[in-house]
Amino acid sequence: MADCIFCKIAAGEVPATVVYEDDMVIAFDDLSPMMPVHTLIIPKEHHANIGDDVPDELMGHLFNTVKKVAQIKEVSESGYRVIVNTGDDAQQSVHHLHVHVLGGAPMNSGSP
Ligand code: IU
Repeated sequence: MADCIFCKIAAGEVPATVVYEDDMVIAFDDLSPMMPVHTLIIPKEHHANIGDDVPDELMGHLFNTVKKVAQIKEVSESGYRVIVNTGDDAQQSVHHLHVHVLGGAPMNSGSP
């Protein structure tokens, strides 16, 4: 999609620190990390958010990539948090579906 920064990252037009990539998804380190490990996983196909009409195969693959990223970033044992901000109340700022994988240090309670 034109003017989507994450589409440009997926296409290799904008540089990113890529952690994992296959034909359907790409994972890269967040530009402004909130934790020692802060990686985003996105589908290469543009979908605005998790409420979009995302094919089951792609949605399943996206979330199965979380454990791969956790292994690569070496937080499988210590634990990690998975967040998908969706829409205005959640303050989604980039409107291309993305999964945050956060870890590398103890976190506060998961409640809002
Ligand atoms: P959010 O869930 O939409 O709020 O998160 C968007 C994230 O994308 C946020 O953590 C940004 O730091 C991150 N990000 C990025 O890694 N690279 C970019 O070019 C842009 C945003 I724009």
